[in-house]
Amino acid sequence: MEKKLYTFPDNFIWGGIASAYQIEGAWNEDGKGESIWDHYVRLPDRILNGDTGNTACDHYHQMPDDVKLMKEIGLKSYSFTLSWPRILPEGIGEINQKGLDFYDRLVDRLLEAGILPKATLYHWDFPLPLQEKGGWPNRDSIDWFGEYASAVFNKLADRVNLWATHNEPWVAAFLGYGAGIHAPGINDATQAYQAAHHLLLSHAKAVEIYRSGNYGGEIGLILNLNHLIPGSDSDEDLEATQRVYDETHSLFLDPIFLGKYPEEFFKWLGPNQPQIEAGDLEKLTGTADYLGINHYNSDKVYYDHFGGWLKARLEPYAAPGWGFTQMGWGINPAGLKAEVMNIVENYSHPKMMVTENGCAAVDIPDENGFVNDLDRIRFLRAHLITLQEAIEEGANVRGYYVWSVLDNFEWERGYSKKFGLIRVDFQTLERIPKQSAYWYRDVIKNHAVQP
Ligand code: IFM
Repeated sequence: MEKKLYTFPDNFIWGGIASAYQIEGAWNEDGKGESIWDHYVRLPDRILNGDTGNTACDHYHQMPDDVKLMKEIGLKSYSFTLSWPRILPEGIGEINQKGLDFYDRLVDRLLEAGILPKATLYHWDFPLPLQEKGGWPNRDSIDWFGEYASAVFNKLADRVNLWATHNEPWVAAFLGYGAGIHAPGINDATQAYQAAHHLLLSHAKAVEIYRSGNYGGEIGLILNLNHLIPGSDSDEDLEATQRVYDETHSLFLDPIFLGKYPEEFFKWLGPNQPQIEAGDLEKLTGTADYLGINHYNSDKVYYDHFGGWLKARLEPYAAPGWGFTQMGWGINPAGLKAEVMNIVENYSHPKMMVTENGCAAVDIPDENGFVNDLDRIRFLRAHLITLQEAIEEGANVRGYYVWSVLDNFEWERGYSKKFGLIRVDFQTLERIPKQSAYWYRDVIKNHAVQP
């Protein structure tokens, strides 16, 4: 019997993604200012093995060759983020022309290579001077971000047509200000919720600026949407699951797509709920041309009296026949389809893109440095199959980006986790495409996945 092919729509965008701090290096070159991550990695014991992003993949210098590699592995689109303090060393005020020129060259190289550039304004490397003024919990951050967004649009929006404001604002707010395991390392629920609200308002501000420039492209917001499964059907577990859902999903999706705040959840938060001003909701509603979904894993959620302010405990869930990635995350390919269909059914059927999906694996290079990463291929294939099913069932998903193009700096875990389609030897900085890169090249060429 012939094997079924999982075919994607003709105009489907096939991409790869990375972020500024995780790959660029050159942390203090050509006039770049310091970010909270440049500072945070120097604090004792914050990052595994004392790793830093000072050099990372040295993409800042190796960018032309990296673009060549992207072309070789057949990427149709590359999603990059810009470093705010590379462009505005103080966060606001004077523009660092050399910093902006780097992204200008990147965009030109991509276009020459026939690769569609997709740009994200913020992926967590907040300017340190503005952190000293309070960071995202300070409401002025909305205008600071607007100033930065304007500088970027003025330079690049003539050639970049696909934009996102923030990548994973939940992480920026709740790992940065709540759990304190990301920069700036603050452990305060009130600040975390306030940061989340200002991240959303700054998103809306950047969208307003972009739309008023009539550039003609699309601009959206990227959320990390893990799939949540109640640990049991007890009321306690169901309510705990709802609280985790509200913090990770409703807090961001409801104001933008449904024109409301999760009021019941805010009541439950009591004094930790964000301060919201009159007119804020109106500013947020309808501000995404598309929703970017970053999806990696599923968790079971249980009530736990000692489970932080949400009183919940998350346990990684792996579907039958699947295990856990190198991150310890549970693999459940159906979780991607479930998240996409949840958006279709409950958030007025927006345009979507899977803006990150990928697998950290224990890559073992052979004597030539080549990695035959069959586990990563199996992960990507299975997720693409469930995504294709969602599209067949009516989901308006326009593209898919593999995290990540290159192995890179995985935040508090340093270089210990490998997500790349392309292996980077962090001693020599040599790049060698893995088997998954060649597999993905065939998927892109055929516009289809084989089971
Ligand atoms: O490396 C991160 C990225 O910065 C944001 N999304 C998840 C990835 C893997 O953890």
